[in-house]
Amino acid sequence: MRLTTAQALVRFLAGQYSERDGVEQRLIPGMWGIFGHGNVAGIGQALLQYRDEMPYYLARNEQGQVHAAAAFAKMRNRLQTFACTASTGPGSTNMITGAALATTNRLPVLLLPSDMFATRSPDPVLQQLEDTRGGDVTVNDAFRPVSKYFDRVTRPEQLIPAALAAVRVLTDPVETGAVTLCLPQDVQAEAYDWPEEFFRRRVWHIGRPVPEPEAVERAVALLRGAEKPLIVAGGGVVYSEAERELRAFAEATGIPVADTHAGKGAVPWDHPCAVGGIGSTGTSAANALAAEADVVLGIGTRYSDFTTASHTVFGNPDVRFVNLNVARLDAAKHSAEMVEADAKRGIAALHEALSGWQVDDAYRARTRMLADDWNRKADECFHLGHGPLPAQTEILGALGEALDDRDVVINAAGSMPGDLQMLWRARDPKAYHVEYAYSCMGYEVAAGVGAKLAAPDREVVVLVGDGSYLMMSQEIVTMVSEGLKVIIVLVQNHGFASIGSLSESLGSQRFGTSYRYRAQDSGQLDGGRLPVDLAANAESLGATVLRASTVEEFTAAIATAKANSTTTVVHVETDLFGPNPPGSAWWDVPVSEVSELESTRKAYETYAAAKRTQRHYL
Ligand SMILES: Cc1ncc(C[n+]2csc(CCOP(=O)(O)OP(=O)(O)O)c2C)c(N)n1
Ligand SMILES: [Mg+2]
Repeated sequence: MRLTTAQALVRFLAGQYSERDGVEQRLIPGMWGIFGHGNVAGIGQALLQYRDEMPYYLARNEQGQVHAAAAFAKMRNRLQTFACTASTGPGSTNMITGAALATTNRLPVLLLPSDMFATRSPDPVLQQLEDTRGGDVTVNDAFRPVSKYFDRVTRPEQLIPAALAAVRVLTDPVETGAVTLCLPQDVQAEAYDWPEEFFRRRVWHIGRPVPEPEAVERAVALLRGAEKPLIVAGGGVVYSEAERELRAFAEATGIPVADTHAGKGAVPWDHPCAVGGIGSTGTSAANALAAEADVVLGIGTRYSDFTTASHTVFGNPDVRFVNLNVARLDAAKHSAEMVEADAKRGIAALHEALSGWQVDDAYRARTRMLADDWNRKADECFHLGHGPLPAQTEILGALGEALDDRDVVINAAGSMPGDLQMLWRARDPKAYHVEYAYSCMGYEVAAGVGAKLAAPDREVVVLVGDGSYLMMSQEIVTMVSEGLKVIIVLVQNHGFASIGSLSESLGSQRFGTSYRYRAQDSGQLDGGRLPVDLAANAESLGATVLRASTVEEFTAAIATAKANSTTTVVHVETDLFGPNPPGSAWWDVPVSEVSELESTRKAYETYAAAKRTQRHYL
């Protein structure tokens, strides 16, 4: 069959399906893109020709389209994703941050950056990097370290192995992440005689690897000897749809369950074994149990520094780890007894092997006591009566009360992830969508697009700070044009509440963390407040905008937003200075060892003391 390389790729992708638990779905149900000279006549022509088989979505920024694809994949538990086409040069390199986000979060996205001419006949083409060290270097080589598979299709027939390898990696729960196929602009348009079988319907089975019986035995031997075990539930539990198994296992054994951002919601916040978020922004309950735990059972977690409080949260000198993970990379962390398996199958195997065993009543009672105590603290954060501007925790409290169990909240960076990790009361594994592996400012709004496309039957609520909004809010236009009803809660505090408070705690006096005029007298950015109106900005992009200045107004605005059928932004101003919810763990951010500033010297003393509690789990 004679087709161009671009036509062949689009047709091939339209024929790829994923399957798990007997359910088949299109692996790539559409392609995002922004056209330029690098793809308009190649992939662009193919998308026009096959517009019924491969729907096209127009983004406003190439980074945004990758975030939308990643959010879609996250909502669909990695069983589906989008492809993303971009023009040569800046269009393509705009996708690099999105690629890093996807790979760090272990989320599949297929990226198709356009590349310079394979023939090199018109070199240097517009937007081509001319590297004196090598003729084959292009800006797209920057995708290599952030891609789990990278290829450059410099001849049409190379597409066959490259496309198959791409899909192999996208559908592998261990390897998955950003997959990048660079497509030189001339090769995209070049014709070739393709074998018909390349385009046949192909189903990729997404496996559920079972644990080795010996590995289960070793893990269970350790767990049986535990007096104070603790489960850390990560994203692997959610992606594997193992929430029922985890709840049953926790109920039967009485092992308390702490969660990471990616694992939140797998066990409902008010489940008798739930103790909430763990680590640097964890609850006092989870962190108290972590401090004593003798065996930690990590399920589907990558143990980021926020989860381990930079290797300080697990305080028992004899603590041992059992890690159930599909990826050996994660299973091996902290010298664990490894159970390499799918979370759903692995939990079931551990449950069976541990049948009849449970923690003692005193430990169950202590878990409840700590969780109840934390829940009272959280209630206080929700009802501070703070003024004149509301505290962010009050806004989160009001939002939580207004939303239903299946409604999705999205967030990624700033002070909100920490507040949410401690305070958010999720009951559904897909209701809490916080990207906290790359914590990328700018993910939020774009992710709202992808999440709503993945779950049109759910209310999707994007929480975004003013800093993140200023970085990337352009996909509001995409929401409007696609008719996607998303609620965006825009939290305006005129700067970085997060990094401001971090800066203060590290002795850096909030330097450079608020949005102010440069003052005439000081010459610094500490002048008056800027005349910025982000609500008007959102309105100008086509959203319906509601302004709230009190908690009561905010609650009313959310009710209106829920009743609306179009993209609605709720703008609320909050206090830049918190107060923050009560922290109970550390985060390792190095402080200058020598300084002229008293604030830095004092912070260094505190830092040095905390640093002494950090350890390797060997
Ligand atoms: C792309 C990107 N740049 C920088 C950072 C570092 N950073 C983390 S939070 C933050 C400030 C976020 O400000 P805002 O969105 O207003 O949230 P707030 O802290 O006020 O809650 C910065 C600069 C980041 N996470 N991502
Ligand atoms: Mg802010």
